[in-house]
Amino acid sequence: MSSYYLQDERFLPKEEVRISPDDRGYYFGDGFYEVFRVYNGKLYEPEAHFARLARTSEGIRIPLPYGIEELHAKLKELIALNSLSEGTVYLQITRGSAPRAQPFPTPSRPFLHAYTKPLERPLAAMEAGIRAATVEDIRWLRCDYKTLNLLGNVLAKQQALDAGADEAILHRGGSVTECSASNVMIVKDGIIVTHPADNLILHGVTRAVVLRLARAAELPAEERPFTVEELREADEAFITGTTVEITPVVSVDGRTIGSGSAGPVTRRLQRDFAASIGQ
Ligand code: DCS
Repeated sequence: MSSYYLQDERFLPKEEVRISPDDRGYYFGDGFYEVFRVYNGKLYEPEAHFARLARTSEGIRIPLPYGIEELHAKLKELIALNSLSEGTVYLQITRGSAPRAQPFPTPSRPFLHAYTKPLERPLAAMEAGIRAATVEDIRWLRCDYKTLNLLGNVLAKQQALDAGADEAILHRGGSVTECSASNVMIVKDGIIVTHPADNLILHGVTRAVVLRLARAAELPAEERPFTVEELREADEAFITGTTVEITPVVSVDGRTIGSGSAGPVTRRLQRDFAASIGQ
């Protein structure tokens, strides 16, 4: 059975989706997106995702084609149409289509497209942990906008894979920012440390949830830049993201982190996260 896509305001089977060759997303990466998690048929933390979507929309001057409430209702309808229980919703909006030229087209009509994907929780990686490789962060300076321009992320991810690792931990001149598709936190002497939510990282929804869980559990947390050296010397390290949840990092550049398996702070946060989604 074909799954349905949302294209502008209409639901279509995938085979009927048509994208213009003049779409500015295609030419310039001129668009933005969100990846929502669906647990038990429901969008997880929808307000935080919609707030980020609205913030990026304003920052890159592509208006949302319709209001957040209507959009939320449409995504719920899409989830129902596709009978999605556990998975993700991918939503993308571009500046629309026009013959290739840099100035914003006038009039411009943003183009929206969304689909769902079944996905189980990454329980095996959450248990065993992943290997990371450090990669220089060569992206632009507005990483807080969730835009389609992901070439820097794609190259970093592939560099990590080529080095035999699972994920890239990015750094600017030795100062750790985030990962190719997740945020990263370390634990040293019981203190959780993660990069501040400024222009150099995506303000991860899961990152915010984890900081909230840490506060509730009275685990101290600091939002400050930390170095690759601190990462290597950490007692624990883990990544956070919509699809990875809270996944331990057990080695960096081939060197073991802490005990080489998920540490107590990571485990506690994983348990509290699972409880918060009713698992
Ligand atoms: N940093 C980057 C660069 C990301 O792409 C993501 C998520 C995150 C951090 C974590 O943010 P969330 O906690 O809000 O997911 N990226 C999405 C993506 O592109 N695929 O999966 C999640």
